[in-house]
Amino acid sequence: MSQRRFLVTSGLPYSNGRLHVGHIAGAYLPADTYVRYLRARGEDVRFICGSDDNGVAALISARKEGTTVEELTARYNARQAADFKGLGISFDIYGGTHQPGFAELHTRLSQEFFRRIHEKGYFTKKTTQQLFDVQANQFLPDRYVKGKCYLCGYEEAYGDQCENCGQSLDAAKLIDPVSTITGSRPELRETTHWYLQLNQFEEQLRAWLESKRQASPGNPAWRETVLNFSLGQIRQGLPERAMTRDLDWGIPVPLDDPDAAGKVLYVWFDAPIGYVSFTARLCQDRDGDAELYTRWWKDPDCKIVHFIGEDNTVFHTLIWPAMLMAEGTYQLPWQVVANAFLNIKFPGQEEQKISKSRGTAIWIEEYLQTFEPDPLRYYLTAVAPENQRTTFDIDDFINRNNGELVAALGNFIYGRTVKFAHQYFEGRVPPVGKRTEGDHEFLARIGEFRDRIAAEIEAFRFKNAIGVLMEFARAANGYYDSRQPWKSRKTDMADCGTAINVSLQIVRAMTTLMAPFLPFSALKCLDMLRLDESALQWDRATEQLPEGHALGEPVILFKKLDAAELFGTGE
Ligand code: B3M
Ligand code: ZN
Repeated sequence: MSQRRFLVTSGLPYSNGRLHVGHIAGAYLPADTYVRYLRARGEDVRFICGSDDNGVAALISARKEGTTVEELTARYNARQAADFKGLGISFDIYGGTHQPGFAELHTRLSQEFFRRIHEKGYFTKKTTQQLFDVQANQFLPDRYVKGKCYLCGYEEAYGDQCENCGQSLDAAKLIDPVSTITGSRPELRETTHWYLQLNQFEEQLRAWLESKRQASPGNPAWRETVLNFSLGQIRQGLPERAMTRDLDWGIPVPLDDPDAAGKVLYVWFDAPIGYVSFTARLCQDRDGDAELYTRWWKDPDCKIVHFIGEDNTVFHTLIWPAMLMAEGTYQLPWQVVANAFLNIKFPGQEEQKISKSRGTAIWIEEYLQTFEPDPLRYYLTAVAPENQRTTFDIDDFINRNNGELVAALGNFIYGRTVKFAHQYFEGRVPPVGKRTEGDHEFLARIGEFRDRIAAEIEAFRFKNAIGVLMEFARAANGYYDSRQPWKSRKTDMADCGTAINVSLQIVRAMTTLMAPFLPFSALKCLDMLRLDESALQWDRATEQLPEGHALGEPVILFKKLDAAELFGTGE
């Protein structure tokens, strides 16, 4: 197969808070696994992310923390980048839509994008009445207004939606509205904004999404959850949506129009363009020319893959594609991979939602202070919320670490094979000797495991993929049990050597196959096998270590964990 080209993105985290396990399971870990696999296949890949710095949320957080929004977003950008690095999330670039070094390019590309859509006539300029918080001296985004629902009478409805009757609301019609920023009663004021005519793209979006239902060779179908939700939205009709805001933080509306003064682009307008501007910055750094971003964004040979959390679906399957259609020179996403949320269950407690305010989150910073990244990567993939909500159950995490990583995978590689080779074969690959039928059979199966894992990853089924990896580990232990090298070493050293030779070939393959999921452990395996990183190339998984090859020191791959160590991180 000739080399394929992929541009992979993960949703840009808002830079006003820390990251927890739910974020990682949603948009980052599956993307990293996918990218590591593609790189191992020798594909041409760029993995893009960075922080989403604009918008009202950052502004309000800064006000709460008594700092500037520049300081706040820079601080969280750095902390989140450190979390990603600690977990081995291997972005090619980590930018930020308002970070020094990125903001200028990002502003230029976002403004060009807006202007082009404007020139093509896809915006409606409209003046409406919106709620204004006099005390805070700002218009209120719908989410920051509460009041009585004018449909069902529920007292605690938000400006955008009533949680009681589930209807989406017009904030200006709320009864007795209150600003959640200052607690004061907002007043209605006139303001003018530019609305994207989403309705113009309904048919084109529908046809495009429908075309994603059927898999074809090399083109996996999209997840049904994503398609059904998105097509359902189109069926209800796509109303025009304002793409500008009254705010003094963000990207100025680039129009020569007095009504544009003091307005910025809606954060969901510029955020996805962050994917583009960070790509441009990467091209500038690597190839010396930012304009080469078009090779990724405008060339149909490149496949664009967006990994997101489910709450971002509308923006990636409808609004962003409509923006791209309106702009007209970009290509559409090839895949949008959305994951559901993750619940959490602490020992002895009920399963619950992850919540910052209730202290029911496991923060990455805290996790990494005590634990290795790979057990978390393993568990979050094994329980990945690919089609519905799943649960991070602390007891289950401990059990699977101890039962699967430690007892099956780690023990086979470390105790049963590499350490054994050091004890009885002077740390070298023993002679091949006379292989049994079982030896040949097992060696032949390795390629099947490799291909099954590849097929699952290519289809964005990471949970299945890691299941096959674990099946491989269990089968390897079964093979080992059947050969009983701990017995044959006393009776038939040559036969024992043959079994350990085969076991080392299995370890060799496991190293490559685990690397997309468990990259830190794969590096330890490379050291134990004295191989360099080129051994991680996917097709080389079945290559055999020559007899006599000297091994590195055996190192323990995974440690047993105890619930008590992890308990209490829910603070
Ligand atoms: N900042 C993520 C969120 O909802 C939002 C993603 C932008 S992706 C272009 O947390
Ligand atoms: Zn209601």
